[in-house]
Amino acid sequence: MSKKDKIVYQIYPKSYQDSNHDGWGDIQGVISRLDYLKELGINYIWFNPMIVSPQRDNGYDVADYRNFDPRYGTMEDFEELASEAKKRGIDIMFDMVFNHTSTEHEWFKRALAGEEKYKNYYIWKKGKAPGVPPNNWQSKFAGSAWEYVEKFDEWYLHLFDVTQADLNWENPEVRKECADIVNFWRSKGVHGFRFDVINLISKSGYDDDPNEYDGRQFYTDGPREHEFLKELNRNSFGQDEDHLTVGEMSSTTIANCVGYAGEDSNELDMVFSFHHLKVDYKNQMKWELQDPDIMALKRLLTQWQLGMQEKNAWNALFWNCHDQPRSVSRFGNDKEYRKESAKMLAAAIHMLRGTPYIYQGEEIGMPNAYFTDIHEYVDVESTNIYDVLLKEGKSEEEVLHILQERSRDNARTPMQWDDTENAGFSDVTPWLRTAGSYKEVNVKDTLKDPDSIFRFYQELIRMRKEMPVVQEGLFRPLLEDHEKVFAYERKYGDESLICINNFFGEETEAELPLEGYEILLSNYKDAVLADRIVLRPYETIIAYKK
Ligand code: TEU
Repeated sequence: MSKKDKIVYQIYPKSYQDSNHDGWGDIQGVISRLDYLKELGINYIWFNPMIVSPQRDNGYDVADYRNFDPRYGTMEDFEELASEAKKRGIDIMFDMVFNHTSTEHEWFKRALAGEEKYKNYYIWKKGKAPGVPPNNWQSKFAGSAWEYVEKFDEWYLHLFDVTQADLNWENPEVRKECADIVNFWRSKGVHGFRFDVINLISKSGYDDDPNEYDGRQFYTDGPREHEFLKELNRNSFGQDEDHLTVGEMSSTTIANCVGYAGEDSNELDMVFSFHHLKVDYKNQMKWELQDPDIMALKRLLTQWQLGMQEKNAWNALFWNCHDQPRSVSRFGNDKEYRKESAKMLAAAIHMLRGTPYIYQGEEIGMPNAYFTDIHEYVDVESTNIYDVLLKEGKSEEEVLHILQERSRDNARTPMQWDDTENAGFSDVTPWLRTAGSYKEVNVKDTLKDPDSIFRFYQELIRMRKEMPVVQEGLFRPLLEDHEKVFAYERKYGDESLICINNFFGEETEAELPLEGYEILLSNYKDAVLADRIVLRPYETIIAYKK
């Protein structure tokens, strides 16, 4: 399987590069930046949805699966992109949003008009009593997960925004439509697919959640999930030898993921799981802040590495995406140690067993946006939760602080290309404000610096492409009880690679048998190996022995 030497770069197209002066990123803008991506060395670009959408959730509310939103460009632009990317050795991965459609999608409109066929594309239930939804499930974007439609005296399910109606995967016609959409994009030459919240498609029972939680136990990793994925695989991308697929798995388990991404399970090539990105959620609550619990982070990464490896299944490796705050602000230090901590985080994740994903701007160490006014936010989740948290009695200051740490817009601010106004992203006001850091943190300056975060990523990418131990090596945790250091070995035949990472801004000591090892890469120039090493703030060392 070819996935083991691949590196995927994620582009949030709305924020990457505007070429036609409307403050929105677009396909031609991406084309103009392909040489930059080639220089970085990545093999795939995953694009967040660029298809027709009312943009209530930035393209995750799909109104038409087969046409580009004209603000991004045309099918001709896409063909040019695909061929220009290919010339640079880069393939394309598209985002398939199949758990729900926009309520603007023709299927939903025809459902509302009363066409039985399309009504069955969605999930409708009677309320428990007049004005009372069918059950207590909560939308992931706040409030009930049900919306009442008077005409039918029924409620439709929306696990996300009220304009994102859940599709009824129990209906074989829906499953066929989804396979046809994948096949449409295959016919356009796309063989990489990322499936949005794909482990939520099989729902079971519509009871109240007795834990007074949000209902996720009834719709996560549901009973027909593996069957649906195998069917989709068989009827679409599985027919391509060179496919690369990844499923976004919400609140999942290792036990399920060894099936979703098992070598022979004929479902997907790999999975995103998010447990390691909840270690700074107080009591598992996204909107309650705490410092990251590094011991929990180590434990979770280790469990997933070992659990997947044991069953020959494959992880996607990542700290960042368009839904997560910036890792350098979250697990590093975006002030005194921005460069050191960004590099350490990169090494810590890239040397693991799996396929690394780099989110736009991560390779130059972009920090969080640090907006100070609610009007600067666009994300539907952020603006919804702002109201909820205020209602719950938090002060405005407190809520804005929470959003500075947690809002998805932290990841979505325009890509920082240079230090001119709007960071070289656009020459007009962008759809989302540029983060204030662009004067210090931008691609132009980064490329002039021989010691930059970008160069460090280039090295990590090169190592994955060239070294079997990085591609194939077995993972083994080291220093499991160390409170500051996350260290592990990758072993392949008689080759051994050790990755040692200090997750804190203070010196710490670590004892490891490093005789015979040489340093391949570090974020400090004068790093030395000894059986007892003193690691400086956020120091990372990749050591190798054959
Ligand atoms: O995200 C799924 C998801 O559940 C999240 O990461 C979500 O942002 C978070 O749980 C809210 O607290 C996917 C997409 O990546 C996201 O951008 C979409 O908004 C969402 O699905 C709906 O399609």
